[in-house]
Amino acid sequence: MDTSKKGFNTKLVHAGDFEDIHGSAVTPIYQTSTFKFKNAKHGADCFAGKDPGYIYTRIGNPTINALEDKLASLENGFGGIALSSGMAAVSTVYMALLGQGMHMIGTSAIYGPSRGVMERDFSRFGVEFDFVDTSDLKNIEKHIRPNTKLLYLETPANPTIQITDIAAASELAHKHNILVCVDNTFNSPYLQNPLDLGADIVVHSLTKFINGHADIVGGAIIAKDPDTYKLIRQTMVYLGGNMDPHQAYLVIRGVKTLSLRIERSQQSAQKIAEFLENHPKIKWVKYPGLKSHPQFELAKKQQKGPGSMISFELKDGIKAGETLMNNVKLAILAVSLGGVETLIQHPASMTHAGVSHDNRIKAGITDGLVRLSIGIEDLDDLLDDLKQALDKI
Ligand code: LCS
Repeated sequence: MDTSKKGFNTKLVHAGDFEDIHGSAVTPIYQTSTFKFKNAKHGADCFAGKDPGYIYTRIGNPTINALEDKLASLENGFGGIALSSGMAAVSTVYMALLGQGMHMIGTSAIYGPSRGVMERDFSRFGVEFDFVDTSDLKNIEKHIRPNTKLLYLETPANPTIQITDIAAASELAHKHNILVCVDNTFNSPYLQNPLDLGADIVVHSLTKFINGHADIVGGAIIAKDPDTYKLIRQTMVYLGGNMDPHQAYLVIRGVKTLSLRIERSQQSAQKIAEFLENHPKIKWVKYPGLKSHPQFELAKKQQKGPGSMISFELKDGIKAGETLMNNVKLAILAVSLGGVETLIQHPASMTHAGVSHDNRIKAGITDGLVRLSIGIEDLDDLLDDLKQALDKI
């Protein structure tokens, strides 16, 4: 069905669907590594791009392509590329767009490995970079060089929930012929569409809100225009970070309820953020739905809602944070985010342990910062759980 003119929820359920020969109501799993050619000429035509037939699953597969088409449709992009993990998506973008002597500017508060792979690996191939607080455009402008090729934004940033103005940053970058990639993992296409705001590429860890059920790891890249799409797709095919058909099937199933899950979890997140902000043992709370968030107005303009990620610090710092994390009973002490279950974790010793202490502090990732990903459990149960754990401090 052509869903291009349909609403977001119809796209969630139906975009990317195709008719299989048996009339399957949901996208079937094509669990095959390779595809039969009708004859030698057909095989040659498929390789030459004259025939759209499938060749080999690393290059393309109907189940994976159905997910890619759905994601491209949800982000209003030209094409989607599904990968084995969010990090495969991030590093494939870096690999496709950067090379020796080229420079990238990235958000300083960013998922640890998205920075780590640049510092540890791409630096060995002569790629230059600066990670700065992109919520202040002046910091981006100050670091632009003649060889800057990519502006890599994460907004809201993991784990500081700092927000960057995508439209303004894209306008600035484009004046200097710099491509803009936005990691939209924290918001998902339900809350934010970076391509509509001027970005060129979107990256997702599908592991999080898009799949939503904490049962797969996956990633995606969505490009706005055909040339960027083809360039990055070829890098994915050569590097081999492709998704698996079974993984794709689970994400197709999970994403159908994205709007319902996010509406529910952000309703609770708002109440939990307010509860924490008013609690005497809490030093500060960062949540885009609170007036105290430094980019509260920008979040209202740029996002369809504040989301369900909260970061905060206790007055007694990390010792108190540890007591809290050790005493929650409903929230799960685990990394990852964006699933139906509420998770709590400590970025400085977990997700961002690979970032140097100095760089963490510069990025606002204090040692006492605790991160919550709110799920879809009953709000009262979540509040009771946090209250009893806070009482132990
Ligand atoms: N981008 C963001 C914003 C992320 O939060 C993550 C993972 C990735 C990319 C990488 O995705 P993956 O390869 O794990 O699918 N974030 C995690 C986190 O905060 N806790 O555990 C993983």
